[in-house]
Amino acid sequence: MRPFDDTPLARDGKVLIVAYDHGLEHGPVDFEDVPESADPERVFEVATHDAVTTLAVQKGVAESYYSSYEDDVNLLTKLNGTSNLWMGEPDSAVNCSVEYAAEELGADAVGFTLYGGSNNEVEMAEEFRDAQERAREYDLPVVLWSYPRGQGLKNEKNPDTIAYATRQAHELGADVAKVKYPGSRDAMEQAVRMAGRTKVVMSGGSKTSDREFLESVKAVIDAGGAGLAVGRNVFQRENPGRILDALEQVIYEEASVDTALAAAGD
Ligand code: FBP
Repeated sequence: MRPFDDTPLARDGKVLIVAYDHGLEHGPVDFEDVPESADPERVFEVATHDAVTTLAVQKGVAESYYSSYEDDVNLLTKLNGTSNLWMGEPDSAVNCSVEYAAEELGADAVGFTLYGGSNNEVEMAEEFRDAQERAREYDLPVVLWSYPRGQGLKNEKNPDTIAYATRQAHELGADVAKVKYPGSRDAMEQAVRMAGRTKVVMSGGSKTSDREFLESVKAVIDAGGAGLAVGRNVFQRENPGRILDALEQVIYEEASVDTALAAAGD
């Protein structure tokens, strides 16, 4: 495996993934506030911003749109995913193979969701083993959406749970662990420590104010995190370019939130 910093997922050792698999995971409800966000082309345009290292989508979106953007956007293909219509114990269907992602879609990286703590964890971890080993053959970096979830878990964002999630991603061979924000810089530091050489990125979460969102990203960077994988806090904004300008400052320049907001025109 080439050094992570030499992969298209990284810019100066940092990561900013725009995630756009919400049409599958959450359904059309996520596009209601900004109806044009239902159009994948709009989000591919957003992902041409210099701050974005990769766009994460499901196979069908990649098949339909990526050929027009392969010069300007790095593609992360999600290999599994489930709709919000599923009412069972957390699980995620494998929708795409590594071979298909690499050879047919032109993916630069692959992503996989694991619900540690679910009754389906064992099966999901075995599916991840196949994907991770195939990804190594293609020299594709692997991002694990490491989301402890299931009937036994009371609080998915508990600091100990998030630290376990980054450790699990590390032990299973992920290059990047994508985890929910555990609520503070201290908790994120512990999560980063537990991840060993696996990079840790924060999952964006539901849309918040510019300042609140940027402060959580700043805490992640200050804690030694590599950056962010974000969906709604970008595409549910009327002007996604503005928040990406600010994120560029916080993630790559390690600027303060005030400086970032000023750079973005506030
Ligand atoms: P957001 O930044 O919008 O939270 O997106 C990150 C993400 O992991 C998406 O890739 C995915 O669709 C969604 O969150 C799933 O979140 P959850 O399973 O918590 O509803």
